[in-house]
Amino acid sequence: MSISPLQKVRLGYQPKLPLILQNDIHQVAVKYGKETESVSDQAKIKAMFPNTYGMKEISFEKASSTASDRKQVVGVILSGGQAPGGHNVITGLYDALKKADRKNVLLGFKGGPSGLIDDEYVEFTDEFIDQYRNTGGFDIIGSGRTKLETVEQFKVVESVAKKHGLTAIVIIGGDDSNTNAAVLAEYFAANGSGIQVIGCPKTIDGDLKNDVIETSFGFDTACKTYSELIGNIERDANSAKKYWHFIKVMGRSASHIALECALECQPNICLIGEEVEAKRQSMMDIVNHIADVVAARAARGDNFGVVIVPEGLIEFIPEVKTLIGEINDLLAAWEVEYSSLTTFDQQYSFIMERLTSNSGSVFSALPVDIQKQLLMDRDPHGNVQVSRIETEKLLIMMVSKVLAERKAKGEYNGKFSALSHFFGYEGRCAFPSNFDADYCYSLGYNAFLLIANGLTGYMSVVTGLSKGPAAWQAGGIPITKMMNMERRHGEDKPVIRKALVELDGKPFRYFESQRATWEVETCFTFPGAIQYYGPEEVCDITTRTLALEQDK
Ligand code: FBP
Repeated sequence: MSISPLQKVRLGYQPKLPLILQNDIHQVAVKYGKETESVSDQAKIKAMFPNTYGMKEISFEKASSTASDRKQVVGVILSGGQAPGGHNVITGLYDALKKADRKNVLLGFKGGPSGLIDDEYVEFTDEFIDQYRNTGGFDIIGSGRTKLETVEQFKVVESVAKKHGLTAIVIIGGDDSNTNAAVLAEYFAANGSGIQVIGCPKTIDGDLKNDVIETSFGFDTACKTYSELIGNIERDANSAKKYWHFIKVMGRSASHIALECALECQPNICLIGEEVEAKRQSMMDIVNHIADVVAARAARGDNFGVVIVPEGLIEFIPEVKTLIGEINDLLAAWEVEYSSLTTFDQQYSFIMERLTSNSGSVFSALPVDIQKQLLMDRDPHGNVQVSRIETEKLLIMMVSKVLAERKAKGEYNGKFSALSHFFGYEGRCAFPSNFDADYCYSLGYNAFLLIANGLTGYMSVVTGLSKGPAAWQAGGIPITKMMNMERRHGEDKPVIRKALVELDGKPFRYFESQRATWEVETCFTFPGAIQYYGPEEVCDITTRTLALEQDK
């Protein structure tokens, strides 16, 4: 692969570390905080994680080292969807491990969790790792969505780990992958194998966060990439003045990405799935609202605008949520019978015969393409693949219909010409922003300190992120602290609770205070491309979400 001029320069960028991690590794010690409890379902989760439940939060402080000097052989995997900065987690981990002792070894298992089962790996060297510093993508070792959950799988992972003499495994992943990390850590702790497991909070979706994890890595870069594109579209809309652009952005469940893009670009409408659910807005409520805004702008002579649609919206609309829940349970309960059906007509009849009458009416009223998309395979964690459901097109169709009806009654007199876009994969492998480059490197570096201090079942944590990296703090949080019980594949399972947009949180409240103006007037803002070099106020800024959450 040839190297672009930007890549060449970025390879030489030295990510910034928090001050505490700039100390010699032998002068950093663990400071124990409070014992923890899971966010809910404490008794059930405690029973499932008897060896790793209730551990204390920890932070690092400058003091005589509490780390072990044993030789470390660490395995690392990238898991789930790509997120900018993944390579830097690995380079940070590698640099810390080699700084502690050149004899330490880092193995990268390829293709996600399945690499640990198939024993597909690469041993990192300076030369190899240097080609990936500060670059986007997960191509250094690849990723995958295989779920590690059965005892058989754990036994295979254990034998692969023992074969290589692994002392620890680092899992770089989202909520589902870190749930797997916790289960694997518990398995190793229960059978006394001594192999530690550490997680790192990845996902562009921004939904792996809580009172300790301020943001997941990749969110910053992905949102800035989408916002650049949305800003460009806004400028085009304002120049041509003839199109309504419906832009779906990724975010499998939570609407954090949509909200952040709205804060950065000030579109006319941004739907927030969590609000739709809380206000129990039906599909028709949403469609009528969009039609009202289109009509209000048309009355000013503005037959153009921008609507941001979060990818996960569809699952928050109450009647569709119930429908999807029923389909999920049916697909899990009738897996064998359903998989033998070969045509869509057969699948449609099979599902319709078993849905409740309300869900049956909702399903049958949807366009065939959307019906097919709702029946597509679930991902290995049992989730509907919302990135493949064309909600933006569905909304355009429904809004057009409502406006046509209003026009026929003489209630509306504008022009509605709409275009659809989907921004998802465009942002997942961008060169990490300075923020993500620094944050990820610090998370990886810190993961090694957790390992060296004998911890397992912890997630690497770096906090204070709205300030510059020097002021960041580093530590770890027990993964079980983030867990609750949820229904997956028709069963109740312990999983990390997804952080949804909080309707009383500062980012949403700010958006809510502005949106009536943005709806009718043209208040677009144009963030432009991510800057890597230049003044700090354009290169090192964090997301608006984090800035509002931390009062910056
Ligand atoms: P992770 O939660 O694994 O980071 O992935 C998030 C995501 O990018 C979602 O935004 C999107 O719905 C999904 O991945 C797409 O998955 P796939 O890459 O399998 O198409």
